[in-house]
Amino acid sequence: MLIGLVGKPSCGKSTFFKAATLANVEISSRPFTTIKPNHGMGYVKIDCIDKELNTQCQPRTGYCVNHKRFVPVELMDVAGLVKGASEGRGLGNQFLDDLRQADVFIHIVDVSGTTDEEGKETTGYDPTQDIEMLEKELDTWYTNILKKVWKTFARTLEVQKTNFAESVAKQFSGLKVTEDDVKSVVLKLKLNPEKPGDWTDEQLTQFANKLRHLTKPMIIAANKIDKPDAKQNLEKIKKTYPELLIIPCSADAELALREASKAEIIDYIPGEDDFKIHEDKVNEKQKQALETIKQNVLKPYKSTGVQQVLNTAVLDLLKYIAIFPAGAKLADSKGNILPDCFLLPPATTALDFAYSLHTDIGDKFVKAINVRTKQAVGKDHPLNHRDGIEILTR
Ligand SMILES: Nc1nc2c(ncn2[C@@H]2O[C@H](COP(=O)(O)OP(=O)(O)OP(=O)(O)O)[C@@H](O)[C@H]2O)c(=O)[nH]1
Ligand SMILES: [Mg+2]
Repeated sequence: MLIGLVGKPSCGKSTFFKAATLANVEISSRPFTTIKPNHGMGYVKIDCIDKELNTQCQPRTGYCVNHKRFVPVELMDVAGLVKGASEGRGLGNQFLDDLRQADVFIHIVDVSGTTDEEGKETTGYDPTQDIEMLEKELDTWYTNILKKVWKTFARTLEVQKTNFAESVAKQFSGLKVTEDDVKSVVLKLKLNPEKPGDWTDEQLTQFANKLRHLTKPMIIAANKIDKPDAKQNLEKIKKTYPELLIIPCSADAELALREASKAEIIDYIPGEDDFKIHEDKVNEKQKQALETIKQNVLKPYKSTGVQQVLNTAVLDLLKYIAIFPAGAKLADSKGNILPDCFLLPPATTALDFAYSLHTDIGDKFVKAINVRTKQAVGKDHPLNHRDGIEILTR
C-alpha cells in the first residue's frame, strides 16, 4: 500500500506528511521546498478487535491506544506540481514516476486562498482551479507513459494475438494496472481490443485518462482550513466538484498536536476531536496556541482531518479491509497478542489471505476459523473488515 501526496507548491504536502509520519522533513512557505521525494510510515486508524476479545494487543508494527489500532501505510511526499509540468515547467513531472506504484493519491489543496497557482503568497486566490490543473497534469503524465510504448506494443499484440487485457495489465503493472481495469475501460469506451494499433490518438488519450482514474483514485484534502477564507472556499469547491471526495483538514494543526503529544505536553490520539493539556508542562504561549486549535479546527470540524483523510483514502475509496491473523490463543509463538493487522484489498478470501501470509501457508491451507464466532470460513469466502482469522494448515 503506497499513498502519494500530490499538489501545487506550498499547499502543505510536507506538513501533512510530517504530521502523519513525524519524519523530519523540511517545511517552508517558499515554493519548491521539497525536491527529492520523502518516504515514511503513516497510519490508518482501526477499532482494534482486542477489546471484544477481552484482551490487550501487542502490535509488532504500528501501535494501539485505547483499543484504537494504528496500522502502518507507506506515504510519499513529492515536489510541487505546476501547470505545464508535463512539458517540463517547474520541476517537471519526472518525480511523479516515483509514484507509479501509488495505490491512491491524496491531492492536498490549499483552500485558504493565500497561495497562487505557483505556490507564491497572495490573497483572495480561487483554489477550485487547482483541482482542474492537477487532474490535467496527472492525465498528461499518465498518457505519455502509455503513448511512449503503445505503437510497438500494440503491433506486437496484434501479431501475437495475445489476450489484450492480460497483456496491457502485464505491460503496465508498474502503474498498478489490472486486467479488470483494462476490461472495464475498453468496454466503457467501446474500443476494439483486437486492433489497438488502429486506435486514434484521441481514443488512446481517453483510454489513458479513464485508466488513470481507475488505477490512481484520488481524494482531496482541503488543507489550511484553520485560515480565514478557507470555509467559503471549501463550500465553493464542494459545489463545483460534487463527485469528488473532499475532506477539510489542517495539517499544521495536526502537526502541532502530534509534536505536543510526543513532548508529553498534551494527551492526544490522532483523529480525535479533543485533547488534554498537562497544565504543569505548558507555558502561556503554548497554551494559547493549543486553545486556538481547539476553537478554530477541532470544534467546527470535529478533528484536524489528517487521520480522516488517510482512513477515507484506504478504507472508503480503496475499500481495503483490515485482517488480524489470530491463532486460538490469539498470540504468536513469543506470546505477543494479536501482533499483526494487515490491510488487504476488497474481496480478499480466506485463501488469498493465507497466501498473503506465506506461499507455504496458502499451499497447505486446510481451513480458516473466524476467532470471533469460532466458525469455519470457506476458503473462497470474502473476508470482512476487522475479521480475526486463524488459518489451519496440513
Ligand atoms: N495555516 C496553515 N498553514 C499551513 C498548513 N499546512 C501547511 N501550512 C504552511 O504552508 C507552507 C507550505 O507548507 P509545505 O508543507 O512546505 O508545503 P509543500 O506542499 O510541501 O510545498 P513544496 O515542497 O514547496 O511543494 C508552510 O509555511 C506551512 O507551515 C495548514 O494546515 N494551516
Ligand atoms: Mg514539500
